[in-house]
Amino acid sequence: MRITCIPIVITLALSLVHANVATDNKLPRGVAPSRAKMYTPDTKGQWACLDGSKTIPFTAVNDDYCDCPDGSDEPGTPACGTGYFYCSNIGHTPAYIKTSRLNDGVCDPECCDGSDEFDGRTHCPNVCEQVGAVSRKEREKLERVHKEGNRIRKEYVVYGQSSKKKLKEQLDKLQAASASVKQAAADTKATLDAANAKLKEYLESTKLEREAARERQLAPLIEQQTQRAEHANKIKNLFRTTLDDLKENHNKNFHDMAVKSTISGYDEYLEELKKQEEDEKKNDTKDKEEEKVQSALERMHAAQDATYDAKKDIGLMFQLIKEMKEKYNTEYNDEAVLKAIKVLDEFAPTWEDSSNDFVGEEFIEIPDEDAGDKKEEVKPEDKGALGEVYNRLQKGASKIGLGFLFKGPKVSKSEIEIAQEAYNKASEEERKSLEEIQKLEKKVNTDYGPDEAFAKLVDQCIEFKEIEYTYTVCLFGEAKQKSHSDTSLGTFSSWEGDNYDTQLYTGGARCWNGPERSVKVMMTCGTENKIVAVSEPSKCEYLYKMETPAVCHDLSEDAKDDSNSNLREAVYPGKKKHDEL
Ligand code: MAN
Repeated sequence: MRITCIPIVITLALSLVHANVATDNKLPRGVAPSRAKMYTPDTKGQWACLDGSKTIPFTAVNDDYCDCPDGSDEPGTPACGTGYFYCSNIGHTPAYIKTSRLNDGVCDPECCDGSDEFDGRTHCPNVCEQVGAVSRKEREKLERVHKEGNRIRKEYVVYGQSSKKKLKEQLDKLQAASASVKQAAADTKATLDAANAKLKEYLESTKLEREAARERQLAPLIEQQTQRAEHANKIKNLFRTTLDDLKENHNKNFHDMAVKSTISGYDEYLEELKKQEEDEKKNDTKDKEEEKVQSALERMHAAQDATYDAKKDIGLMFQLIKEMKEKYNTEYNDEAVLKAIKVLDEFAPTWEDSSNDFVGEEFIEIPDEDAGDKKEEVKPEDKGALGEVYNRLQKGASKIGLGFLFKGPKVSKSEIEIAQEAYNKASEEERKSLEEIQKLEKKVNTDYGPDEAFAKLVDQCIEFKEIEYTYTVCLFGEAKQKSHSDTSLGTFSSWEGDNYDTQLYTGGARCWNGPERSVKVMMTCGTENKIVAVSEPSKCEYLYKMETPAVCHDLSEDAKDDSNSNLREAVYPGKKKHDEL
């Protein structure tokens, strides 16, 4: 069902040929020549109302008295007022008006020949020649636009069809290749899995040797770190004894606030300690149940933790006594207080000069398993399941004399790394190929009209500026409303109906308290792709009126016939054109 410019041609033909029929005197006033047969009396001079309800003498037609319920007996008088009056409008286009508008003192513009006012009371000049000339000019212009638009449309069709062909070919090619791309990804994955399995096996089979090597490597360091922890603990205990002594032996009669505050701080610390010890006790029971054997690394970390905890406690107690020293009442000469300050003063230089290494270097750095072999360090981009372990191991292996398992004279990259790289590459290709196939499928399956004319519009972006907003649409893409920011009005979802002249864009930004925004793009024939009007008929539902050559169709067979016919009339209101006669 195409919309064509039929009316243009019809009206042109009518205006040229009307003179032939308008001179028929037997035709009652207001009846179109095409309906002449309906207004013929029978042999007895009788005539039946057009609805068949009554038979009256033919002389009663147009006698200014309404006989027929459908008003068909008075096509040329206002007596019934319900029928239609035909103005022949010679020089322009014939038209119908309601009979109620006859002789009402108004020159109806539809009847440019003035025939609607015939009782002599109102004179309506015949302006059909002038009106017809303007209208013909307009029609000619439209015809030119249509012709040019149609020429462009034909180019669109050629483009659309060849583009569809190309897309299909591309898609076929990709689909044919996709099996081998998929296979390559599966093969490289299998190789990678095998390499990882080999590594896992190696890790398991060399576990004991590696652990022994790590044990040998870390044993002296654990020893040193443990000594540091012990040293720190000794200092911690000294502070605890000092604060215990202060708490016990300070002179309670002095009520020295500085002393009291230090003691209550110390009490809080003891409380916290108690809680921690209880928690640890619970955890210890669990550990014992599991009978865990700690690795060298775990023991090293434990010694470091012990050093850290002791140092933290020293810091806290140091601070408590320091604050007391700053504020205590010297006049009291409380021996317990003075004793605590003495301990602080003795320790302070060691702590304050370098609080981080008062127990020598506080934490001994834990070396890599491969300390001493930095030459073969590799940094794979993708670590894979065991990549991280592998790297550490690879470094460590050389240290403990197992390096040959990982590197040969001719191989510069690890087997896993190579397998991983190959897999990454193949799976990326697989992903890209799938993506490309989906993209092409989407294009191939988009409805660009029965002859592909609309393919040319894909991604063409057009805009329409009005006072508040600029409206845009990228055809088959997204429509937007722009002001200081962009609001999505929806993306292309479908054609409306089967005329291929109205597109729907849906799923735009949700309207406050309303629906998601959407757009209807209605297309009419024009030589350019442009939006000619935008409105918002209902809140957040927009209407774009657009011109495009894509809807400038060839004139249909009917329209061609129309243009050659000498017999076309204006269509009687309420009737389809083929219902006539
Ligand atoms: C914005 C615009 C309008 C719309 C209102 C609804 O102002 O998108 O077009 O009507 O929101 O709240």
